Amino acid sequence: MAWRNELDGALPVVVTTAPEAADASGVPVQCVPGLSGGTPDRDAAALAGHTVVHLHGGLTPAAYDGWAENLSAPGQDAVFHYPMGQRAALLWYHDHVMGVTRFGVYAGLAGLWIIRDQRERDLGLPEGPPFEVPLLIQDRNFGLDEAGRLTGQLVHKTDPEVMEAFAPFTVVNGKVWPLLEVEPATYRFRVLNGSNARTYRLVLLRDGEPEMDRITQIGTDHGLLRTPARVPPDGLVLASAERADLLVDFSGLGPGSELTLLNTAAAPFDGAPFPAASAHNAADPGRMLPYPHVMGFRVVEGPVTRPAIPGELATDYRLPAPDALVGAPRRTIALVERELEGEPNMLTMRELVIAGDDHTGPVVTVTDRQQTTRYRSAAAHFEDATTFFPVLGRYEVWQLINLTDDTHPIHVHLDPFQILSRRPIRYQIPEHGIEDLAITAAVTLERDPDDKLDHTIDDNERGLKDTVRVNPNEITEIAVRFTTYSGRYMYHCHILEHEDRDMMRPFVTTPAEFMPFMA
Ligand SMILES: [Cu+2]
Repeated sequence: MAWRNELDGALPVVVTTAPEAADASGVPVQCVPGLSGGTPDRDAAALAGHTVVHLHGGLTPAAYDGWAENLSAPGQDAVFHYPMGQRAALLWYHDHVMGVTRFGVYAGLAGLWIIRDQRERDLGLPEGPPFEVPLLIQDRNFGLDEAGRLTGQLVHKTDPEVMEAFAPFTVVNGKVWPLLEVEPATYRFRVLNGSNARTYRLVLLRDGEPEMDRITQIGTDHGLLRTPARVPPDGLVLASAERADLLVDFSGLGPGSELTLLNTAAAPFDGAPFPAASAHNAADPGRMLPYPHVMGFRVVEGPVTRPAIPGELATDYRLPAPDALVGAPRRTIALVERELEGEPNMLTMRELVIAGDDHTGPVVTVTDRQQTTRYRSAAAHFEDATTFFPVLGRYEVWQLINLTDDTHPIHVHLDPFQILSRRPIRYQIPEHGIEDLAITAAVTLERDPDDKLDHTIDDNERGLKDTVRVNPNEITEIAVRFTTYSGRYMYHCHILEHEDRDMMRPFVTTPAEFMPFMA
């Protein structure tokens, strides 16, 4: 693939920080159009179109994975080899430039990439138009002219208190609130949440009532599930970068029938439930969901088709057996919110290692029943020394401890992983417990009495994933095994405003026989 950087001119996004977090009527400024009194950010306006492409979900040699610092300037080309030695799946490619990915992707540097294989083809699923339709869902904000009319100018607006930007308008394949005409047939929708920060919980409605039974999920980030799954009763949750392969049955609907796809997830998303039956009442401008509408469907005349859905979709993977994980290296990562003077809090990560008996500094204690493990922070920033050297072919268990109030979608480059568990925790962090590197926290593996989440793994998450939601008050464990390529890769939060501000770290996959020679 020859990537030719033909960007020219200024960044086609006005970037601004509004002076206040809410407007005169108390509505968060992030979610109203226009600049809300902010001035265009000059540093962003001066960006000159450097880019680097990451194929998200790709089993890609490190040299072509889109390391965030390996930039191409306008006029510089890059030839990347994508061997595609992987199963059929919906991938996406997007800009991944250090520090400014949020602007590049917001400006439009993102696209879909579908891998096919014979085994999937043998299932006879819809392939290509008209019955297979990709749906790239994103939120966008726009400028206003002097008369208060939308101009179409893209606006990335934050406020003085937080670094995420949640925009009010949902676009699907680049269009605000589109309407798709469908025949009374089964459609296959390849859905990606390509938003910077917003999580969607999608509910299909007809006449104000949810019709979730029309939806069957057959695939996730890295392709087909083992068996078809119902989406959760509250709706299909997709955080940034998560994908879903859906079969939606419009048969039995007469011409003129209309359905709507709504989002019931307020922002920032924290995993809190919202019943699908109340979806028609989901609008909540105060919680940055002014317009739940995502898109509409209108049924037109056509032959009724309703193919049977195979009961078994894939047999090429299974959850690793417990004995395959005995002795597997365990890596522990804390997700933390660090308070800063005079600027928004910083969401970041801490790689934790077992603290030796001689360690006297700050520790994170994790107490599971009678056993307490003491950890110290070994790395925090992207440029800190690498601490993760996974051995090719060997399973590892990564545990992600969320010590923040919001859900973070954590993406690991290279091979897919499987979710092993989500376990409720309660924790305490003392005042100033989160320092530049060190962290003090006491984590206990038991439910916090105020915790409203069920911390389950949904059926549609039991596939091969590359992005996992780590909810508040939770430790999420994943089993990952890197198989094919050695080299330097990244893992990070896929809230782009978090990734750009250091919620990203390297890891180096290493052949086993090299380990004795690693210093
Ligand atoms: Cu995050």
